[in-house]
Parts: sequence; structure tokens; C-alpha cells
Amino acid sequence: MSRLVVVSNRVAPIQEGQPTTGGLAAGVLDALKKKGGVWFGWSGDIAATSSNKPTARQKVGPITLYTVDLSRRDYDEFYRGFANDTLWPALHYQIGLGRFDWNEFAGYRRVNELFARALAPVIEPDDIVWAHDYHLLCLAESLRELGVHNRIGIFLHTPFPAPPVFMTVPAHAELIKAMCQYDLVGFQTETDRAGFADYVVRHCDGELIGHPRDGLTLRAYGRVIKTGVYPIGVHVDEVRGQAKAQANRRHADRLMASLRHRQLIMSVDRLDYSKGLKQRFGAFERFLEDCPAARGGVTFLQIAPPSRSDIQTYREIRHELEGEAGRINGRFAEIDWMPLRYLNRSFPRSALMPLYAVADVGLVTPLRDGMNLVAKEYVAAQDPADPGVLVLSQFAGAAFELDAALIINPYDMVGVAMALDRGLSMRLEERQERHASMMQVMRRNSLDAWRDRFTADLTG
Ligand code: GDG
Repeated sequence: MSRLVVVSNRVAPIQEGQPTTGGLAAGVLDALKKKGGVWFGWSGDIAATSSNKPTARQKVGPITLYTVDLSRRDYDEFYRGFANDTLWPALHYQIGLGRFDWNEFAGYRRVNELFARALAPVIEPDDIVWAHDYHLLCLAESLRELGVHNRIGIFLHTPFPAPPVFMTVPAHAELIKAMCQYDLVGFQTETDRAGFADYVVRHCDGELIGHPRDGLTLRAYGRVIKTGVYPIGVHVDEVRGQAKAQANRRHADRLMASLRHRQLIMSVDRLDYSKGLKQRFGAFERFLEDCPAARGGVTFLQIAPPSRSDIQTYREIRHELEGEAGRINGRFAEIDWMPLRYLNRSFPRSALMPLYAVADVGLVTPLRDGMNLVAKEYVAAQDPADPGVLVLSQFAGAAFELDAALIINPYDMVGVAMALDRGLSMRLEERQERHASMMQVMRRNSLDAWRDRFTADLTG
């Protein structure tokens, strides 16, 4: 039987019998547990030199984890530099925030090659290789150079922009050529796939082959590349189970007691400029301005664990948000009411789900997002008999499926403020209908479906 070999920038720490975390880790681990296989990636450790052999091997049931360490220089050029300070902003249409350096691109390629050299000896002839995300766009190219002929696919968790945006990255042609060494390139939405296909057809002399009904297949650089749309999902029953479990409710109970029957708007995001937090704070301020009756009666809880804090743009957004939160509270707070609670920290997943469940409105307003799992978790955590309302950015991948949410443009503060007002006063019947409709879609596009469809297309 063919094994599954998963490659991602980081390998999530796993222990037998422990519940998994969200997203990639949960989806991938289920598949690895069922099929058996390998998970390969960076250990998260910085060493004196990078290693092109696995530096650690750990066996957990049918899964073998291999990790490599990176040198400081490789980490700086590959991870901090090209991946997160060039590709991430470009993929999220934030071209003004990116910077480019050919040395860093060379570092990105070098680490992709290093991964390939450490991984190639582990791959067996029947294995299928599934790479994840924007850190590994050149991995298949490096594996092919080492003579690996296995089926290799990549799933992009981020958006893929329209060609003129992608072309702002000076190494765009090299990146697309490398991506064409994959057998399957998977995206979250049709828009993302179209961006990639459009680039290949227009700028690489590529052609579409087969009928679009059978999936979009491209021919370029003498190769046939399948593309597919695989919206990532969540384990809906598991989320609801965690949200209801009495043992998980300590934080939620404290929150409810502190609200004193006020309504709750809630957001949860990694602290990242793509998540639209600044615009969201502005929209909440606008809501307080436009709806004076809501003052004193509504609290907005923003949980924003810091991320990538060694990158300048991330430090800046953090600084800016601290200022904004203080200013808005200073402007509207009363002796006994603080409108905005801004928490720069993370919570255990088990505590987060009950918090989603008690929020009247889940406010998810990224400027661009591959999918946004918080939107899906928020819906899954709700009590179907008395559900909250999801306010969702049209620029999150999730909006393609969750069209029963209140869909907003995150740049339109008045529109978001109006949606908040509407969500907080929505009748029970309408809330139930919208929730049921979203749950139906989420059950169909589950995390299992995401994984099974991708691996089936890669195998076939
Ligand atoms: C990338 C793409 C795509 C958040 N705070 C805490 C915490 N979280 C969990 C959430 C959710 C996950 O982290 C965040 O997932 P998102 O999808 O919202 O965003 P990214 O991290 O940017 O993920 C994105 C995703 O990959 C999957 O393909 O949807 O578009 O950018 O599960 O609940 N978890 C814990 N504590 C926290 O404080 N434990």
C-alpha cells in the first residue's frame, strides 16, 4: 500500500492519545493515522548549521516524524525573509507591505533543496508526497532534480492572487516554473486556482487540457499539472463537543459573569495585518458612533495571539493596535463598561471553543484569507437552538461556502457597523435558518472530505 508523506514547514508535536490542534495538523494527522506514513519538516530549532539529513526521528503509532534543524542564516533568509516578508504579503494582495531581496530568494531555494535532500532517501517508490503551503513552492523541483518520480502535490493554504499582483514578486517566473513540477496544485477557492491557471496560460505558454468539468489540467514546461479546489474544513461535531463540555467552560463562565448580560461580539485572529484588525477596530468604533443605544450594552472581545514578532511589519501592527484599542476605550468607556477587550495572548483550544459558543456575533473580517477556520469553528460551536450570527469578510475563502453569513467588505466601516447592528438584533428564526444552512455546507465540505479529495486526486 502506498504511504502518505506529508511535508510542511513545521511538524506539529504529537503525542499518542492527545487531542489534535486545528487546521492542517488535525486534517493531516487523521490521514496519517489511517494510512500510516511520514511527516517531515523543520523542527523549529535553530542550530549552528542546517542539516540535509533528518536531525530527529520519532515514531508515534503508524506515523514517523522526521525533522531537520535550520541555521540562523537559513531561518532569516528562507522563513523570516522570503516566505514571510515577501511571499506572504504578495499572496494576500498586500504588496505595499512586502520587500524583496534576491539573496533571500536564494535562501528560500536553498532550504527547499535541503528539505528535498533530507527527504528523498525516506521516500519509497509507491509513496505519495503531499507538501503544504507557501514555504515549499520549490520542493517538487528539488525532489525531481534528485530523481524522485513519485506523485507530488502541494496544497496552498493561503490565497493565490491575480497574475499582476503575483508578478510584483521579482522571482515570480522561477516560482511558477517550480510549481509546475508538482503533479497536483490544490487551492482553497476557485478564485485562487484561476489566478494560478491564468498565470500559466498567459505567461508560460501553457495550455488548458481536458474539459474544465473534469478539473482544470494544465500543460506547461513539458509537464501535465492538475489543479483542484479543496476548501479546508473543520470537524464540526468535535468543535461543538468541545464548546459544550462542562470541563472546558472555566474561561467562558468567567467571561459571562463579567458581561452582566451585555451582548458579546467576538473575534479571534493571529496578530497579522492580513486579518484586518485595524479596520475592524475602526468599524466597531463606527458602530458605537452610529448606534448610541448599543453603548453600555455590547462588549467586543478581540483575542489576538502575537505571531511572527521578529518581523518589522508585525511589530508595527501590534503597536498600532495597542494605540487604537486604548483610544477607542478612552473615547467611549464608562465607569462600569469597557467597550473593547483586547487580549494579546493565546488560549488552549479547549477553552476557545466555549468562548465562541457564548458570543452573539462572530466578527471575521480579514482583508484576504485563504480560508479562515475561525469563521467555521465559530459556526460549528454554536447552539443550533439559539445560534449567534457570523459577520464575514467577502475576502475570506470561507465566504465562498458560508454565504448565509452576513457578508461584508472589511474596508467599508459603515457596512461592517451596520452588519453588527443587524447581527445583534437578528430574530431567532433567521439566526436558526442561517446557521442550519452553513452547517449543511460545513458537513459536506468537512476536514475529512478536504483530505480525502486531495489525496484521491493526487493518487489518481
Ligand atoms: C492559515 C491560512 C487557512 C487562534 N487563536 C488561538 C488558536 N487559534 C486557532 C483557531 C484556528 C487557527 O488557529 C487559525 O486558523 P485560520 O484559518 O483562522 O488562520 P491562519 O493561522 O492564518 O491559517 C488560513 C488556514 O491556514 C488553514 O488552511 O484557513 O487562511 O492563513 O483553528 O482556532 N488556537 C489556540 N489558541 C489560540 O489562542 N489553541
